[in-house]
Amino acid sequence: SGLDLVIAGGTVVTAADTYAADIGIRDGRIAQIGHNLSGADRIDATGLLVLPGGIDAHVHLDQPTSDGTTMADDFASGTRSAAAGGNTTVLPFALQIRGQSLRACVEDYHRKAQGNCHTDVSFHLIVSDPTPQVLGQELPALVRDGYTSFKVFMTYDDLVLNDAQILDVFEVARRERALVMVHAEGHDAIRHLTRRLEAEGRTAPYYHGQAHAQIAEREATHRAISHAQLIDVPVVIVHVSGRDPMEQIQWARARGLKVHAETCPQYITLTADDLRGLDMDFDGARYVCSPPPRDADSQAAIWQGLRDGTFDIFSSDHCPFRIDATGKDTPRARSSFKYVPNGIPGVETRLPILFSEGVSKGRISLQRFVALTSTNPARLYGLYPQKGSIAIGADADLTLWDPTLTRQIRQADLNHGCDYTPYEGLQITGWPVRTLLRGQTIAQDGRPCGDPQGAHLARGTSEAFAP
Ligand code: DUC
Ligand code: ZN
Ligand code: ZN
Ligand code: ZN
Repeated sequence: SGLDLVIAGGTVVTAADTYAADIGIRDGRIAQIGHNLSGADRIDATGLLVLPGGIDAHVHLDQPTSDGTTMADDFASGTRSAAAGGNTTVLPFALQIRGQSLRACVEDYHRKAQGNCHTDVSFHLIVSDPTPQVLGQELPALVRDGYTSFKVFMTYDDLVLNDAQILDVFEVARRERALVMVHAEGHDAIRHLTRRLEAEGRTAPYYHGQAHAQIAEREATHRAISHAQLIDVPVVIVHVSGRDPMEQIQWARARGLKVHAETCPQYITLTADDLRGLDMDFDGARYVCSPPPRDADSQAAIWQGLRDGTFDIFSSDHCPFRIDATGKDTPRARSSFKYVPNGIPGVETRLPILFSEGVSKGRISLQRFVALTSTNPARLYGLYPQKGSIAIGADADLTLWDPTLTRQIRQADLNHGCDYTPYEGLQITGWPVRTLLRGQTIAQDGRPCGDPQGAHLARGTSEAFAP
């Protein structure tokens, strides 16, 4: 048969089913699925689950920030961390700085990534400056080159688009069949609340969670949905934090609108109270992200949405800043929550958290786990069936998983460039023990291994455009 490698004796899990089989790999692809396979090499997967490699469709690596703080992960450390956490593909952002050509921006990120990636990568574009040149020439050309998704922001001074600009971007997306991801939080509402809190002297990190109110997220989610309906284009509402924005998404779906949704580990594990820190002190900055974590009621709603299909995908929104002077802890950030860099690390802990809190605790099935973390991201972002499945001809991107292994999340065990994890001490049952990218082992027992072999993937059209 001429197989290079056989993964023998494991339990294969896909979004559709679970069955015992060997997997035969040739030239980096899955060549056979069956029993008693033999090849030049063999990995014993007895007692392990064999999953399609994790696809983290929302990570930030090596992005510049407007205030000069630096992100804790570049493409080397971020993808090493991803591999150790059971991922074989990540989708980071290429962020356009206003005044910059989008093409130049993409080339910049390719230079940062080139030769450094331990997983495969593919860039989403962040459109912050939709000039006629960007809308008319650059975006259409980039979509045709395989950058088939872009993100727009409804808040942040240096990223926010107004409604007219959002409609313009949606129009291009419809024409070129690209998928738009929306950061849905209302800019003016957040600014209003921020000014009021600052005037009251409420400047601790905790108040970030109050300023980024769920009502502002709900309003922006509805506005994004309405604009998408007006243009008749599918959208993804990313990092949905709670019950109120979820209701808007369900309202849209019930009317047949093509609205997709993503949620993240922080919204099932953290709450607004974590931002209090020890005693309303700066320690709360460790949990500052946008949208912020909400409350127990929203966590329950998110779990329901993970089960019932309100959410298509579960991504980390890995956006790491160290809790020191290079990242979150600056004099400005101590003067007001509004200067605390927004984001937390999570690319390495996404899969263990959803497996442990979801599958091990009986809240979601194994099939749902695979769908949310690999198959659906591949379908939604134009990587399927090369990625996201265990099937003949697919890339041999596999994660061997020990569903019984129990240990706590510890910063000392992680491989990211960040100096803390917001999930410190969380008890986890079920960990990845080996990650293979195109048949090559890229991580084992929580440690990355080997030279960077990751490639940049040109992507096809999202299945969101399927009839
Ligand atoms: N949005 C993200 O997607 N990530 C981090 C910060 C933000 O606002
Ligand atoms: Zn965002
Ligand atoms: Zn969907
Ligand atoms: Zn993000």
